[in-house]
Amino acid sequence: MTTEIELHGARTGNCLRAAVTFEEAGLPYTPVWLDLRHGAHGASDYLSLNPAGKVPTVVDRRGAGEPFVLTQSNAIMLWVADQRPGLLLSVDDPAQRATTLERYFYFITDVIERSRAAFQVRKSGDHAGSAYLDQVALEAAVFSEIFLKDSEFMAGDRFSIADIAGWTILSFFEPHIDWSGRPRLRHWLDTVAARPAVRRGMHAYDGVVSNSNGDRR
Ligand SMILES: N[C@@H](CCC(=O)N[C@@H](CS)C(=O)NCC(=O)O)C(=O)O
Repeated sequence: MTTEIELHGARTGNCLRAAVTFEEAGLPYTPVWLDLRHGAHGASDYLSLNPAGKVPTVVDRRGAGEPFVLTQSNAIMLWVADQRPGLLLSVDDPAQRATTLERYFYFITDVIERSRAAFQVRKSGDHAGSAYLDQVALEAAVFSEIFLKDSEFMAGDRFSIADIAGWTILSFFEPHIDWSGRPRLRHWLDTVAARPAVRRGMHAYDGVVSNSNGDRR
């Protein structure tokens, strides 16, 4: 079934984080898979949506006139959260909202961005620099257990966008973490992994139709 909102992307961390947010928000969307290996993100029809040639991109055709187009995974997450006020980001409690954003941006900037930088530095051939950045990102990821000191989730007793940002990167780091002595973080990782919406989001691009040539994966 197609919907009026498309999420163009692939099986990358940025896209899956956005897909999990759609699923958790219960906002109907159609994942449109781009074959990055064959350069679908450089095709002119896609560049007209996202001139940087990056994924993900949202195309929202619900309104009259031209579709609304949004790029940047973290802006997409906030936009999706705004579609369901109060569900994934508080709207009526400023302190709660600020704490959620504090932790959301902690994962985005101190963990995910450093991990991305490590990947880019590795591609340049600087393996020592890459290993250092990976280590810094991993340490920051593990440090987040402190957010679970008095609560079930990263920003309090309700699941939020901070959990989505944190879980997608911590689940990626999972094999590299020494889990002994980290029961709260372990419990949170498993609890979030078991959420049906998280599972669906992580599989958003399994077997979906490409927008570039109609091929199936
Ligand atoms: N800051 C952007 C980064 C987008 C980005 O770099 N996406 C990667 C995949 S995670 C991409 O499109 N890579 C393909 C390429 O650079 O060729 C976001 O968060 O959406």
